[in-house]
This record gives sequence, C-alpha cells and structure tokens, in this order.
Amino acid sequence: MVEFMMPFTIDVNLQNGIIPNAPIVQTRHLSDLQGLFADSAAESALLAENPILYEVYEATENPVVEGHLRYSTTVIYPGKVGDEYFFTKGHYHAIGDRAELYLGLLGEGYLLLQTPAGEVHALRMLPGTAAYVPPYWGHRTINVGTENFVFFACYPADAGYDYASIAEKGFAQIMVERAGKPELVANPKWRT
Ligand code: M6P
Ligand code: ZN
Repeated sequence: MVEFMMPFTIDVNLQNGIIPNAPIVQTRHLSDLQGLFADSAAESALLAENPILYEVYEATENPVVEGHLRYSTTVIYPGKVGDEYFFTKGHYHAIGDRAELYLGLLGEGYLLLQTPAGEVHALRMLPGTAAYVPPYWGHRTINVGTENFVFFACYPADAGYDYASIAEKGFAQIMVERAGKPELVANPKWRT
C-alpha cells in the first residue's frame, strides 16, 4: 500500500533567500572550511575573526529515502581569503549517480564542477540561471560579487554528502580575483 504524504508549500523570501521557519539552518564559519583555501597564511590571519562564509536554509525534513527530494537556499557572503573568493565546502554525493539542480536568486557567483580525476568546469550563475549538476560531479559554489550570492538547490533526498575527497584534495582549479575580475587558475594545493 502506498502511503500518501500530505502535499505542502514553503515560502522562500526572494529579497534575501531566507526560508522563514526552515527546520535546519546551517551556519558555516571559516573554521569549518579550514585548510580548503589556497593561501594558508591569509586563512590563518582571517581565522582570528572567523567570519561566517555562508548559511544554508533547509526547507523541509523530508524523509532521507529514495524517491523524495530535499531542497534548500544557500546565502554566501561576499569576501575573500587572500585573493580567493568565499565558497562552500563542496562535496560529491555519497550515492554518486544522484544529480542536483541550482537556481540563482540573487547576486553573482559560479558553480564549480569537478570529476574525481580533476576535470573542472565553472558555470557562471546570475539570478534566473538554472545550473545542472549531473551525476558523479563534485560541486562547490563561489560568491564572486560584492553582494550576497543566493541560490536555491534541489536534490534527491538520499544523495548524501561525501566531503572527504574535497577536504583531502580540494578542487583542481580555484576562483581568484585578478585585476578586479574573477579568474579560474590552477590550485597549488591540488593533489592527484
Ligand atoms: C546547496 C546544496 C546543499 C549543500 C549546500 C552547501 O544548498 O548543495 O546540499 O549542503 O549547498 O554546500 P556544502 O554542503 O558543500 O557546504
Ligand atoms: Zn550536492
């Protein structure tokens, strides 16, 4: 017998990306991403301040099982560690063949995608950009603007998070400011 879950709506504040009454709100400080930025000296210096880099508002507590979806908004604050823009930790899905969809809401950012072998693609995201994360790609988002970068994300509830390989090797390329503009360069810390 199929058990029918009650349909429902949620509200996303389109002025700031906040989901009022989101059951899960994650606040990530620089200390939560320690070791991920290329410029270790700049990272250590900024750790004294330990700024909030981003917040995630998870809309629902949908069951973590195949068939369901989960969704969230992410607010990445503007800023840099050295010349590298603030970003999310980044992850592969624990179940690798699970895809994900992002929709840009506010500000200006990039979605960085990487295969385990280190092939990287950077997709520019503006309000209204729907960016697809195909199965098996690691993904990280980056705020390259001067305002908050906000996007909505939707993913299979059972996708799960593999943070370990990003924490170990990082991304092969990073987004840095060069002459006032974002530029993708090789990550000196990348290990194959
Ligand atoms: C998006 C989704 C979430 C993810 C969040 C922050 O909202 O992809 O699943 O948790 O970004 O990214 P991370 O988990 O890599 O810190
Ligand atoms: Zn994901």
